[in-house]
Amino acid sequence: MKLFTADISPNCRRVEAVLHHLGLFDEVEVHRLNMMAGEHQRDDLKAANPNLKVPTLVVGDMNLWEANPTMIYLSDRAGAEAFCPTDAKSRFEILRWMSWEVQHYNQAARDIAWETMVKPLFGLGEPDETRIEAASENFHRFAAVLDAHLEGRAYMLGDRVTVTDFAVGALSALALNPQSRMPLEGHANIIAWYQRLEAVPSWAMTAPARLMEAAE
Ligand SMILES: N[C@@H](CCC(=O)N[C@@H](CS)C(=O)NCC(=O)O)C(=O)O
Repeated sequence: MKLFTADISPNCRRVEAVLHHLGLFDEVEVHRLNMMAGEHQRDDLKAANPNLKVPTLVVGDMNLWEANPTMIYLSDRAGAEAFCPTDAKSRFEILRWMSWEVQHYNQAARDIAWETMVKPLFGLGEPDETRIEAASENFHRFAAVLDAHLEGRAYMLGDRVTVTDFAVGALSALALNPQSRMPLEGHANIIAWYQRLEAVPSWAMTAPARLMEAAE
């Protein structure tokens, strides 16, 4: 397998974490690209993913792009039933929460993080407070749904970690960093779940250390 990936990318983190979780990471030829330096503008990545985006994973003659289906494919291929259950009800739950995180919850979180973390980190100008306020309002709307879902649950689908946690929790480290100004107040279940997730070994070993260092 060949993985095109990047540091400080929640999308890449989730795929790398799944590879660790399944014990597959040692089988991967890793190409860690510096996106800010334009290292993703390369022919071998373009051949595997015409979007020129990471994560992109080449498995035999398959080119896998889009992080969430990549995680499901890897889990199914490994027969990781506990981590990525295949019964119809669980599969619906996994896909529902993955769609939701892309479209709503993590989209709102990304809008905030762009202003508070990414712009300062890469010298892209001052955070726009109006945008932060609008995104925070949107974030609260969906965080309330997640917080209520997590009441009485250790992880997204119940008492053990699944691929759903790596998708919905993809921005956990960033959200827990005070500099992100993620409005987690009033969402105690999300904070506790993020902290539980950060303690899962395969998730912990992909923590974005460089982002944390840069933000200090
Ligand atoms: N929907 C894609 C998002 C991939 C994505 O946007 N990756 C970013 C890094 S986090 C990227 O490659 N950006 C480079 C670009 O857009 O040119 C996924 O889930 O994998």
